[in-house]
Amino acid sequence: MTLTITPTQGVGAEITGIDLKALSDAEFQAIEQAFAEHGAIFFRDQDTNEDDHIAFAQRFGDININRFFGAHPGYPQIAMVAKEPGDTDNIGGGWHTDHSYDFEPALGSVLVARELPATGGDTMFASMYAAYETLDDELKSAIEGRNAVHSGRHIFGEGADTHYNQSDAGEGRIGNSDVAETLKDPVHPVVITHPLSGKKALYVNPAFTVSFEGESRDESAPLMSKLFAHVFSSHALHTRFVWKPGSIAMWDNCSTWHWALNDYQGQRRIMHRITIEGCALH
Ligand SMILES: O=C(O)CCC(=O)C(=O)O
Ligand SMILES: [Fe+2]
Repeated sequence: MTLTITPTQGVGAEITGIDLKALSDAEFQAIEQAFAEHGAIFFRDQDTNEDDHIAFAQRFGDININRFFGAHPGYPQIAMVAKEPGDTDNIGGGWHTDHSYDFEPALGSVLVARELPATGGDTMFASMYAAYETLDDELKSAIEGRNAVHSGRHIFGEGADTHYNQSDAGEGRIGNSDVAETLKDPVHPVVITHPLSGKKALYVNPAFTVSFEGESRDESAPLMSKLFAHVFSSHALHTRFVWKPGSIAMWDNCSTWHWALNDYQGQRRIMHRITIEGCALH
């Protein structure tokens, strides 16, 4: 088997010719480099159990135990991203990036498909490197040197709402109002320099970014909406990942957004997610 990295249209790369259960150090380094460069990496036909999933994720760093999603009954490191046939909402059903409400946002997540609906349930990804690069000069100068405030309280706390119509809520499968109330609404730069690649990325998202620092939500809305609209409408920087049995996706929270499509009502979709700790962003 030869490790091959094939960029996908829009964002990400598909990596073939490897078995994630038995990676050499050289293969891991190639994967880590592809992750830093492409922002999302996709694998097919992987026969992994929970221990293999944990071992692969741990090669990237420490595991972040999710405070809001239900845990796998046997493996606290694995968060269940589940939608049962009777559920209407899903987890991550709008464009977002995970963990921007933390001071040190998680580096990324490794999501493994365990039970898929017969049709639907694809995940969209968008490149925030390309989003920044393709902003017009006026927007680039409007955000230069600015910071934004992020929060998870409206999503995970008491009376969670669906602000920006980009809810990450999921009918009781997520939420922990005690923990949510301790969230402190960190400030991050609107344009970050990526900790792994050194490239600039747009770092605001519709689910968790509430305002520019020093402005109210209303004052921020005109410019913030332009940034979001740029990403929504720039289809050239999106990719759509179609899950199959054995598929695994790993995404970078600093340089991508994602969106779990909720187009499979009445069917079950069970995914296992492991999230890797990150660092403060500058
Ligand atoms: O289920 C998916 O495809 C992704 C869900 C999501 O947003 C997440 O796990 O962070
Ligand atoms: Fe997510």
